[in-house]
Amino acid sequence: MIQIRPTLDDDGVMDFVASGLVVLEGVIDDEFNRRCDELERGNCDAFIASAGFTRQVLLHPEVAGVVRSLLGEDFLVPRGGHHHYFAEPYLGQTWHSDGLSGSGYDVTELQCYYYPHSVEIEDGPTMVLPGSHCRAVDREAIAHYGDISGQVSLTVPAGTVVLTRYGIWHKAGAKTNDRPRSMIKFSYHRTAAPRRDWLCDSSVHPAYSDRPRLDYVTEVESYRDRVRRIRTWNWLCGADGEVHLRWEQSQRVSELLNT
Ligand SMILES: O=C(O)CCC(=O)C(=O)O
Ligand SMILES: [Fe+2]
Repeated sequence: MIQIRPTLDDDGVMDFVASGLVVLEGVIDDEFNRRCDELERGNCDAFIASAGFTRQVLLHPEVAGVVRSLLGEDFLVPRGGHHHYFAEPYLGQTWHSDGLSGSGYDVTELQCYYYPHSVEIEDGPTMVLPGSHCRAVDREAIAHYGDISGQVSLTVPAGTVVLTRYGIWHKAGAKTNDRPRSMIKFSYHRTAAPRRDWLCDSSVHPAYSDRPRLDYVTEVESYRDRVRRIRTWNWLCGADGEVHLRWEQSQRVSELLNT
């Protein structure tokens, strides 16, 4: 059976736990990037489910390797998604999150942004706030924030894929030119119970090793961030006893309906 090989090690997974994103610059072939040139804005389910997109993007070894590391075996591959396309100068969006990061510390969904063309600052890059993915927020409440120290503009080469934890704060940045800018968005989901089955050279479960405090985070919130990260790390390793037990006892709905 063909297997997807995980590409992240403990350090890579811990980095993701803290930042909420992995950026794979320029991994998709230019020949395929150009196939996105004529794509219409809005829903693009058929394009995403096509054999070419599936093979060249969704199952690309580097992309799928990160997904395999963070969502375990036999993850769900997206069969649909959305083309975020801007061609006119535009003020940009306000800060928002599209979804929630599960119940706060689990990792069950990765929302991905694929850029078939290079994105410069004038093109209105997506902006993300690393570390914001742990915080359950009201979209309207964060919409009025302006620049936040530590925000990142995803100015990237063509063929870049960014994998994010679903709750991460982001927005389309201000666009000052009229060069079309594309971002194709889709999500992978977990089916497997969490366990430490990414790239590991020992079976000993290492303690979470904290990452530096983010620019916009105060002392007290940084303590809370650390607790959330430790819980997420333990959860991913399958070492969060309570959650692990719940998964073990659960049954597929199809099994229940057919017995
Ligand atoms: O196009 C972008 O850069 C972001 C779009 C977005 O986040 C949205 O519409 O939900
Ligand atoms: Fe969004």
